[in-house]
Parts: sequence; C-alpha cells; structure tokens
Amino acid sequence: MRIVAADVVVTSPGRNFVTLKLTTDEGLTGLGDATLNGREQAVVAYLREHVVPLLLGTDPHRIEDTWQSLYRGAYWRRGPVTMAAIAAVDVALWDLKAKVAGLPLYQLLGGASRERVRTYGHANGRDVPELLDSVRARRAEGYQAVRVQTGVPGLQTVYGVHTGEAIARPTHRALPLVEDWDTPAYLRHLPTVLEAVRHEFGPELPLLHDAHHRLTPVQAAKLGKDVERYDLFWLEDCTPAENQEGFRTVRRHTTTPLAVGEVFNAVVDYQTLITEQLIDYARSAVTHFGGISPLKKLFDFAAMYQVKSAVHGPEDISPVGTAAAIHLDLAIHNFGIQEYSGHTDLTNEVFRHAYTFTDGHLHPGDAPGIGVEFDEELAAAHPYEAAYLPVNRLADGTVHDW
Ligand code: GCO
Ligand code: MG
Repeated sequence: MRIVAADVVVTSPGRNFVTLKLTTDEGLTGLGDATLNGREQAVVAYLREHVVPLLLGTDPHRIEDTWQSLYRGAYWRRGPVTMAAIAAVDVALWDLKAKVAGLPLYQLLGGASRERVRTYGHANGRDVPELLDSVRARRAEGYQAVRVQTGVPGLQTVYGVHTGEAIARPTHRALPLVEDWDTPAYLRHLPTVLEAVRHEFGPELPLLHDAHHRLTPVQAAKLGKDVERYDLFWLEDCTPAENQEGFRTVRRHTTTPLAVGEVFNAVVDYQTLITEQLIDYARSAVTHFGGISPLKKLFDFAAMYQVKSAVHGPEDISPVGTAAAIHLDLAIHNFGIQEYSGHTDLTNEVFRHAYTFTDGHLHPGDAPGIGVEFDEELAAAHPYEAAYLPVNRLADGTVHDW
C-alpha cells in the first residue's frame, strides 16, 4: 500500500481547524489534526511545502519510521509548528492502519483498559454567582468533574478562558485582544472563589483550576498552600514549565496536586518534572506533541513515576484530535482524566464522529480507525478566518504571560 495523496484543509466552522487527509492507492483515507490556535497557517505551510512531498509514494504502515524520519530528518527539532505537523501525519497513519485492520484504534494500542473515559468540563464566570451557575450548567450536562475560573475584582477580563457559555472562544479578529492582569489581586481572590464553590457543591465534586502560566514559582507555592483545604483535583500550569526546576519550589511547599504540559511538544520537556516526581498529571495534546506515538511513550515513562495522563482537550483541538485522545485514554493503564469542552453543532457536522459523551464520560465508539468522517464540502463552505489568542498586560503596560 502507498500514499498517493495528502491534502491539507483549513476550515472555520466557528473557529479554525487544520486537517490532514492521507489517501492510499487502495482508496483508504486517514485523518490527522494539525490545529495550532492562532498560528494555523504556519502549520499548513510546513505540511504542504515540507512534509507532503516526503510522504507521497511511501508505505503508510511504517508509522514509527515515518515519524522518526520527519523528526530527525528535518534536523530542526521540536517546536509547536513542527510537532503539530508531525502529529497530523502520525494520527492519520494510525487511522489508516486501524481501518486496514478493521478495528477501532484503541484495539491496536492494547485494547480497552476501562469501560469509559472520565472527563472534566469548564465552568467560567465573570464573578462568583455567574461561576456557580456555570458549575450547575456543567453538572446538568452530566460532567462529574469541573474546572473553575472566574474574573478577578478590578480586572476587565476572565483570564485564559472565554466568558459566558459560548463554546467557540471569540478569537475571530484581525488583531489580538488585549487583556489585563494583576497577580496579587488574583492570589487574594482565588481562595474565596473555591470557598464559595465548596460551600455550594460540597466536598465531593472534583474541582480543577488553571493558573495559565501566570505565577512565579514562589507565588505558585503560596497559592498551592493557601488552597490545600479546598482539595483541588489539580492546580494547572501554576508557573511556566519551560523552567522545569521551578517546580521544585512549588512541590516543596504544597500537597495540592499539580498538572502541566499543554504547551510542551516532546517527552524531554518533562524529563525533570517526571523523574523528580514534581507533577501528578501530564497534560499534552495529541495534536501538539507529535501524535499518538510519542504521547504513548510519554505516558509509559510517566507510569513508572505514578504520574497520570490528562490529555489537553480544549475546543481548539478538532474532533479528529479529540477522537485520537479518547482512543489512547481508553487503552493506557495510567489514565487520569480527559479535558473535554465539546464542539459546536456545525463543527460536529463537518467532523462526524463515532465518539460519544454520556454522564460526563467519553467512549471512542467502535468504528474502524479513529472514527471520524470529514465532510469536505461543508468544510469548504467555512473558509479560514484570521484569528488570534489575546495578549496580556499588567497595569503599567508590561506584557505578561497569557
Ligand atoms: C486549557 C487551556 C486552553 C488554552 C488554549 C490555547 O487548559 O484547556 O489552557 O484553554 O488556553 O488551548 O489555545
Ligand atoms: Mg490550561
């Protein structure tokens, strides 16, 4: 079997998604997600100009060899653009292989280790009453674990998240929105938010919180300590993790569980964090980490240190990337939780998927491959629109981590 076509399609059914479709001489197709929020066209060019010519005529069964040749052969390793492009190829090849086998992908990854995949949803509010309503709404949808984020008094925007209940973050604009930030105000406010949520919903509901890379290690350590009594499931991205050693300070001071990894692209990004057991959950996305092959290696490595999986699953990962994650979640032993925000109805029409969401849990379905059909005609009716993530500034105008 040979690859005879490799098409890269950008569609915007509410937000931009980049999809790679591989076609074989036997007429089989495999899909991969290459969406990099706010930098979509860079991945499109990387794929079209530098990857597609290398794939044509190759044997799609050679997943590991193709992955290694794209990774090592480029010489310029890692980085989100490169790894999103490689991820799309890796997932499309796994999709093809599973279709040839006539099996859902999770069967090729070792088979099911559980019946279903636990998820968490996002509850957001400009203030505490709005957040409590949002938690109620997520629970009514079936979610059994919830990430809670609110605005901070004195700040205009709710950091790192969309406000209200819209699934599609309003990023469709020619220039990035400018948001504001004040770390001391946030550190004072968050414990009061968690107090209100625990008071309203009791001790059992698993609660998560995302600090979105905004704190220094010592600020993160203080926050982790201050919120211990609210028993978070995890505190996410408490400090920029490129400085892996920074987590030693956080870990030394708090027993609040820590989760990291949505901006990582390679197993080595986790080396210190995992071998020194500085984190509890590894949070990379299939789409930004080079695909299923390296993510499976990461989780096998993490398992030796009792670190669990928590695949990144925001609304800017397409249903193709979401489906790939759910197959992996079902198969690995050290599964922790899966982030799941869902997609708009229109997105779900463009990408018809076999995975289902019931009672806060996902199942990948039993269609051969990853179980996603791409409606290219509908995709073409919703072309690319320039869109950027916001930038963040302190009161004096200094740019801060977003
Ligand atoms: C999460 C993330 C996202 C990111 C987004 C950037 O935990 O889901 O923090 O909301 O901000 O994926 O594109
Ligand atoms: Mg996050």
